[in-house]
Parts: sequence; C-alpha cells; structure tokens
Amino acid sequence: MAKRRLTEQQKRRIASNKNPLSQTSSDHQIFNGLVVSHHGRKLIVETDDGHQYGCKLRQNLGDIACGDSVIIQLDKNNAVVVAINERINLLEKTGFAGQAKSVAANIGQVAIVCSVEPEPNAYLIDRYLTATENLPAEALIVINKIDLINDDNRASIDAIRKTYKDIGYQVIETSIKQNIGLDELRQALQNTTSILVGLSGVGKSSLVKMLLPDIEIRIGEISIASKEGKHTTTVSSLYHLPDGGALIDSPGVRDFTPYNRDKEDIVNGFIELKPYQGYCKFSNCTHTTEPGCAITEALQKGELSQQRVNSFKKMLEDLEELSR
Ligand SMILES: Nc1nc2c(ncn2[C@@H]2O[C@H](COP(=O)(O)OP(=O)(O)OP(=O)(O)O)[C@@H](O)[C@H]2O)c(=O)[nH]1
Ligand SMILES: [Mg+2]
Ligand SMILES: [Zn+2]
Repeated sequence: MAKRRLTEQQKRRIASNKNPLSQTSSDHQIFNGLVVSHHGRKLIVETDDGHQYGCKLRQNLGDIACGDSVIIQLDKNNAVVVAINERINLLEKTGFAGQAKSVAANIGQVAIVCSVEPEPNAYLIDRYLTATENLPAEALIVINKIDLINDDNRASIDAIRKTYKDIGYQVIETSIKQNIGLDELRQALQNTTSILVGLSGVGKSSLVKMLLPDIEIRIGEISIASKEGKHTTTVSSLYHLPDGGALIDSPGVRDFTPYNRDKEDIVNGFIELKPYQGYCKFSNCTHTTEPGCAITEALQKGELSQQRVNSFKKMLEDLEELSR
C-alpha cells in the first residue's frame, strides 16, 4: 500500500502538539484549539493534532462561534474552553429583537452559494455581500445546479451573473451532476477559511462533500411542492482542506440580516456605489426623486445596476425601521 504523505500543515500541527501549552498539574493540561462545531450548548473543539473534544464553555466568556481559536483545559473527565483568543473578524447577523448574533469567526472568505433551483434571491446576496465587505473578507458567488438551466430561468441566471461580475466579484458556476466548475471552485477555496452560506437546498453541503469525499455529511432534498430546501444542515461545521484552508458548512437560511451598526456599514457594503457618495446635490438625498442625484444619473447612464441600487435603498430603509 502506498504510504500516505503528510502535508506540511499536518506536519506542523503534529510537531506543535507534542507538548501541551502547559501542564498545571499531573492530570490537568492546557491546549490550543479550534471550534469546529457549535450549536446551542454543544461545542466541539479540535486540538492541533486533530483530536476533537466535546467541550463545555467556562461561564462569562461571551458568545463563541465556529472558527474561533480557543484555549481548552483537559482533565480526566472534562474538556472546558477557558479562553477565546483574539479574533481576526466575526461574522454576525441581526437576531431576534435586533441584537447581534455570531455566525462564524476568523473568516477569510464568504462563499455565497445560490442555485438555479431554488432560484437566487438578489437581495439576500446583497445582504451577505454587505456583511462580507464589513468583515472585511473576500467574497465569492457560486451559482450551483447549472445543469438545471432551461429557457424559463436562463435570463434571470444570466442577469445575476452579469450584475456581480460587472462589479468585480468572482462568480463561479457549478454543477455537481455534470461536473462543471468544480476545479475552479476548488482553486478559489484554497488556503483560506471560507464559510458557505445561502438558502436551504442550494447545495452547500453537496459542494463540501464533493471537495472532501471522505467526510460524513448529510445532504438534503428539495421539497417538490415548494422547491425549497428542507434545512438539512442544522449546525455549522468546519472541515480542513487537504492542501491548506478550511470550509465551514452552515445551515441554510430563509433570510439573513447583516448586523449593520449604522449607515456607514451599508455604504461600505456596496463597493460600486461608494464613488458616488457625497456627489448628490442634497446631502440627505434618498436617491429617489431628488434633482441632481449622482446615483440616479449613474443609473440613467447605465453605470449602475438598478437591482443593486434598490437593495441599497431597501437596506437603508430596513436600518431606519430597526432604529425607530
Ligand atoms: N441538479 C442538481 N442538484 C444538486 C446539485 N448540487 C446539489 N444538488 C441537490 O440539491 C439538494 C440539496 O443539497 P444540500 O447539499 O443538502 O443543500 P444545502 O445547501 O446544504 O441545504 P441546507 O443544509 O438545508 O442548507 C440535494 O438533493 C442535492 O443532491 C447540482 O449541481 N445539480
Ligand atoms: Mg447543508
Ligand atoms: Zn442621490
């Protein structure tokens, strides 16, 4: 049998984990770890050598998320997260009653996955992009199930692709059924931690499974009646890629509201609208019927997408409603 070669990353991990960070007593060790799954009170932490421990969370540590780097304390019977290391960033959403809710930590890239069926929701894509630009992290748009393109849906998929490519985002079209775009996707996901987000049933877990065939992961179905996914994935889980980088598969959403602290966050989220900010005649311009509106003029010249401008205005309205 051929020997399995260890990747450089695996070698480093093994070397670094020979010794715990410290040994406070004979049955008490401290390790660095990575939160690879978190749901309610269930928390799984992986140490550098690849061991996974079901952990408890020490009180008063605050919100913890998949992707967090932590310090755990192990004794014979218990594994406890005792500290959360400083984060590079934290992807948040607006939860019930308007408060911030952690989605994932230390994210290098947000892969916004949509599909031909269920059909893409542009406002949802724009809300994810806003959150991504504010992390900040790279954004990637994946249009999966391209094998289901037909004369009825071709125009709307073409429009989505064009809108985001024109702004400068990478858009990858994939089909697991027909093996389309998967190498391009594999390349785009290398050497960074990407979270796959999107509606239920678009194929996030299927894409993860395709890239990492050895893992166990549940794939769902689409309801024939509603053409919606059945919310198969219920917990965010992190998986390592063989040549560096990681994927976080997340539960499908019906809706995602970024945690926008103020108008500035929304302006930040629309990278192609930024150059027009401050050029409207009225400083409080709502970009609707005012004369001398820089955004309306750019729209008329075909420099901007109407759908994106609509999303921008809607997000501003949503924020105002929340603060009322
Ligand atoms: N035709 C087609 N079907 C696909 C493709 N990729 C995934 N599917 C199917 O889409 C369905 C949903 O896939 P999942 O991977 O469970 O979707 P998900 O986005 O993880 O869904 P949640 O976990 O509920 O958020 C399954 O029946 C898959 O077989 C594809 O490229 N083409
Ligand atoms: Mg899933
Ligand atoms: Zn304006």
